[in-house]
Amino acid sequence: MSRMTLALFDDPPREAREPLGPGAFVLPGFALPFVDALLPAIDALTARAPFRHLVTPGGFTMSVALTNCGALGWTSDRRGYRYSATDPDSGLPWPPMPGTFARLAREAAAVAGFDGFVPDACLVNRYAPGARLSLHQDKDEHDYGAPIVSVSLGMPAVFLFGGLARTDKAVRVPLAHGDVVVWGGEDRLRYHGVLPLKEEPHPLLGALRINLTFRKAA
Ligand SMILES: O=C(O)CCC(=O)C(=O)O
Repeated sequence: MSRMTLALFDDPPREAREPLGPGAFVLPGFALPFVDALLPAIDALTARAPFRHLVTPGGFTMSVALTNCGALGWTSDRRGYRYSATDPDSGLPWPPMPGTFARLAREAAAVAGFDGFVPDACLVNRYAPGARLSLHQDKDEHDYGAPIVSVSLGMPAVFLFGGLARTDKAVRVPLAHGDVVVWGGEDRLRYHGVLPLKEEPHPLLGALRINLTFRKAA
């Protein structure tokens, strides 16, 4: 059997979606057809805007390393969280968002019921074993009408999807290479995070997980 035939059998149907809420869905394997284009694009953009470990306003250094592409990039320092049109490390604009990134985000959002999603920011998160993201809301964006589209690549992770209050119980959602999570509408401000990553190397990315998070920030 050829690689192509195998790939067709292995990939879940592109319209498959598993609900996490009225406006929140996991799209298993949705990004797999994009991976060959995504990985070199991630290498190119991180050569221009390298990964860095940001400091939170509270003075903690994040275990996840982060960079951005698109018109706006999310950053943090002792003064607070914000979106910026330039990379504070270089003073240059963030690398432009590759066309494949925007197309993946738009198509995934549409499967989750959010037509016409045009992200202007893409956070690129890099997790090594042990890295984690504590429960938080994505609320630095200008309006909450657009969804968040989150793409998982490389090592598996356990995504925590909570409620509208930090203390609400969070469900544990296992995410694999190629899975996409979309949340918007009444689920847009739900708390979410990622449990510390186990070391389970991936054939393409080794002992790393890369997450792309698409937002409409302005
Ligand atoms: O890595 C993930 O799956 C989630 C990333 C995330 O929550 C964020 O960037 O706000």
